[in-house]
Amino acid sequence: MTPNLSNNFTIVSKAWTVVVLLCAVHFTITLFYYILHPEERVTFLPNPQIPLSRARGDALAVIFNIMQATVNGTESPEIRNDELQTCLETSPLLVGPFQVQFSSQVTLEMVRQENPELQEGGRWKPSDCIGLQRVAIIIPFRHRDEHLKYWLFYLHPLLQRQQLDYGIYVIEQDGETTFNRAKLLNVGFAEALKEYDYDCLVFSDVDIIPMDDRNIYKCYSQPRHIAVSMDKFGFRLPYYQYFGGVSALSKEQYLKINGLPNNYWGWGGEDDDIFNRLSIKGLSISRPNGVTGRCRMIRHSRDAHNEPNPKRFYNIAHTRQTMEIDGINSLKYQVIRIVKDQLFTKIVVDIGRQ
Ligand code: UD2
Ligand code: MN
Repeated sequence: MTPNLSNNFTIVSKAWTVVVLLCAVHFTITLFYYILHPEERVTFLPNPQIPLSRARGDALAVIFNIMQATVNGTESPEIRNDELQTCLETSPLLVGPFQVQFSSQVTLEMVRQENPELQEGGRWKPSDCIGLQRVAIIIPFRHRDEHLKYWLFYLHPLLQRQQLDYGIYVIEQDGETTFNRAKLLNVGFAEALKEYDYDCLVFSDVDIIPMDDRNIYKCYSQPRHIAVSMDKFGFRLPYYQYFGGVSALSKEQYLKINGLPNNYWGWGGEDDDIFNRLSIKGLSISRPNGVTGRCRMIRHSRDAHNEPNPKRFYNIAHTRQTMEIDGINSLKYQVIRIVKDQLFTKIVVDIGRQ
């Protein structure tokens, strides 16, 4: 038994030595190839946005990343704009559902510090791939600073995880005349497009926060309703035609319906008018499912100067007659001032009165 064992051991030990030598040769060849052919390296990366270590989560990937940084002479190599590839269709940075709560002591200064890479005016785009879409987020606003800070706190990181090339536009109604949400949204469209060639407009209430980042704030082949499953409605759609809260229209979809109505003063009805415009023009509505589409609305009472609009039922019944003459083609307003904050562009606007 003993001599046999010893023989076996010698054979195994020799085999091991050969295997180890082969591995060393293979590694050396790979290393040389890696250093000599930088153009091939990109094929190791599933997506330029995330380091390989994060994408693969293994030690070899970490080594490759460090080698890449060393060869390029910097730890996070600058990628020239003309070398960028479009970001992946599904961002690898998404986390899915997350906690949303409004009790913590959030301040604007805190949000600014947590988003140091934002460009002035609340602009951001991925640095190492081309954002999927250029999205302007338009928020109708007056006296809701308390809600805006939570919105910014949750939405900036979310939009960045979604790898969008985006800008935030807070459209504030000047004075104390009756509030007009849809007209403010029209102003947002006109003003945002003066700044940048956005291809998608997301219209969002200031008090609605999505609870799942797979609910992408971008445009689809059909108009998108985003706030489909809200806590205030028991996480279900209140009625099929409901298009309120948060929605997204491409520039083309928006122009096809002549934008949004300007003649809804006070609370209610304007979202149903938008739905009517879409269906009159033969567009349908795209929606996330009820789980991905979960949102929270910050609880609030009705604001002053935004009483229910008594004319809303009449108006909704006449969208077909009014939509061609009332919309972006008849929009009139005066910009009072534009404030560029790190977190948003605020446009204070006089939209007249009823
Ligand atoms: C519902 C819809 C909303 C809109 C509205 C009727 C939901 C979640 N939202 O919101 O999309 O159709 O009914 O007009 O169902 N705002 C101000 N200051 C004001 C008044 C309004 O900033 O003084 C803005 C703010 O962005 C707010 C939005 O307008 O979120 C809608 O007003 P609301 O929140 O008072 O109305 P609500 O929650 O019933
Ligand atoms: Mn609200």
